[in-house]
Parts: sequence; structure tokens; C-alpha cells
Amino acid sequence: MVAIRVGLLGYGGLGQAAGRLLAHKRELQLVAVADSKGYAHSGDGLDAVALEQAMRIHGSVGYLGTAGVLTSDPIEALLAQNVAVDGYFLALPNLPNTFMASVAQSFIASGWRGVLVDAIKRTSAVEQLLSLEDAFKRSGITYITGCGATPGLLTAAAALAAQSFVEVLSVRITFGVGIANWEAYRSTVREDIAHLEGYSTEQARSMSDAEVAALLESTGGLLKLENMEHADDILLERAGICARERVQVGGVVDTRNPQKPLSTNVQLTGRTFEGKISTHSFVLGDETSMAANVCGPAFGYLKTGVELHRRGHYGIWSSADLMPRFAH
Ligand code: IKT
Repeated sequence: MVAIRVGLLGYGGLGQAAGRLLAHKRELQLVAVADSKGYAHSGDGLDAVALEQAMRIHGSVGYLGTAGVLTSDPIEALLAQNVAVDGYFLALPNLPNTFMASVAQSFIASGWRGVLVDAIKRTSAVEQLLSLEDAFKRSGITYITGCGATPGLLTAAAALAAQSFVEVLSVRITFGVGIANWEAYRSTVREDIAHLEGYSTEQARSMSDAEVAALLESTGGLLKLENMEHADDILLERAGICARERVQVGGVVDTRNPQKPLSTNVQLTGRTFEGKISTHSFVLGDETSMAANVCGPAFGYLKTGVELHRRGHYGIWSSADLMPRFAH
């Protein structure tokens, strides 16, 4: 069996968890990593423990022995190396809100061909990626968007649940996330803050660590998020499941306790062909971490992407598209 060669862009909390998860996968081999200060690559595979050590001690994967390189523009520099990578997981915070689309454009410009998956959150960010569809097709890139927990696992669950109905009336996604300390997920927490009333993505991005800590002090460590601008809506609409107005996303993040404050779930209500109104629920186990629920689906979709790519299918799909389609 020849393993799929995987690259990771972003080596913060999520990227490091992704590296650790890959160590459990025989079919996937981590060969390239980039963070904001450097990159590392090796065709023989990278060791997640050594990468984490480089991060912990020096603050960048660029310090990883002979495989590491420090540079001011790690993504461009890594792409310029023409490293043999079948698919990248873009485990990057989308701050500013145009960042992921700009990274996708760097891949397009580099001439690299392969699979890209993201765990993006915002509707407007997905719209930017969808506008690159023709460029992905011309460039031989298979892009799958919204492959984390939400959008991702829960969106796909909604797409599956929809099959019992002739009309989908509502989709409600409610997440509960528990992390022991916010510093383990500095960027993710800033992205969450950007959803709070009175904060923009720019404001959240430019907050100092002290300002984030002060905000969390004032809320007892909790971030309560309601009616979020969340790409589950556009992805379910695009997959033909329901109008985006019927999709609602919110949840609670506890930044001081690894236990989930509530069980993450998606509830899809619909009307059956017999005229009955009913609700399907999909509930995540409380012991599964955000890292497990984001990185697991991302790599599952990366494998799907590689299968599509090998058959010559290029363009952009989402976690909801690569499920049973909803027939009207
Ligand atoms: C968001 O989607 O914007 C917030 C993120 C939600 C992750 C859901 C994980 C669910 C689970 O593991 O139970 C995150 C809080 N940034």
C-alpha cells in the first residue's frame, strides 16, 4: 500500500492535533508542514513528536533539524520546493476573512496539482472559495471545503438525515466545546470572538493575548455564540437540501474546562412524503474533542478528494456535496 502524502498548513492547536492523529493512520503520511515562521518537509515522513518539540521549544516547525527552514513567507516557500504532496489540510485560521482564499490562489499560481481540504467556518469565506471554481478546474486542483466539525461532520450528518424527508424545514446545529486553556487554541478562540456582538474579524485578529485573557475573564471563560454567520447554511443550500435561512448555528465554548458544556448535536426537522413532521438528531459523544471532530473528518475528506483527483475530477465540492444528494 502506497500512503497518501499529506501536507499540513498551520501548526497551531489544530495543526498539531492533526499531526498527532496522522501518526495513527497507515494510509496517510505526513510529509510537509508549514506554520507562520517556517516549514519542514521530508519524503520519508515527519515525526509529529519532533515537530511539537520544535514548536514548544523554538516556536516554529522551521527549527526541525535538517528538514526545517525558517522563512518570512513559509507557504510560498514550501510551494516553491515542489514537494511531492498529494493533499494538504489547510488547518489555518481564516484571519483575515480572505486568508483561506488567498492561500488557495497561491496553490493555483504555483502550478501544484492535488487535493486541498479546509475546516473553514464563515459563509462569506466559502463564497470566496466557490468563486475560484473555474481556476481549480483549470489547475487540476480538487478542493473540498467545510470539512471540519461544523461545517463538516455535522453538515454531512444533516445531508444524510435529509434523505428521510421530501422537505427540510429546519437544521439546527448546536456545539459544545471544552478546552483546558485558551492558549492551546489562540487563533481558533480569536475566530470565535469575531462572532460575538461588537467584534469584527479584524478586531479579533488584532487583539493582544492580554486583551483576549481579559475578555475571557469577564465571561468566566465562556464564549456563547448565537445565530452565527456559518457556512453550513450555504453548503446545505448549495447541496439542494434547504434554503440557507432554515439553517441555524450556535454553541458554547468553555475555554477553562476540557469537558463539553453541552453535547454537540444537529437536529434536522422535515416533512415526510406521508405528511408527517419529524426530527432526526445526531449527537456527538461528549468524550470526543474538537480536535478529533475536526481533524478526523478533514482527513476522511482528504482521502475522498484523492480518489476524485485520481479519476480526473477537479473543481470545488463541500462536505455536504459528497453525500447522498437530495432529490426534489
Ligand atoms: C465555529 O464553528 O465557528 C466554532 C467551532 C465549533 C467546533 C465544533 C466542535 C464540536 C465538538 O467537537 O463537539 C470552534 C469552537 N471554533
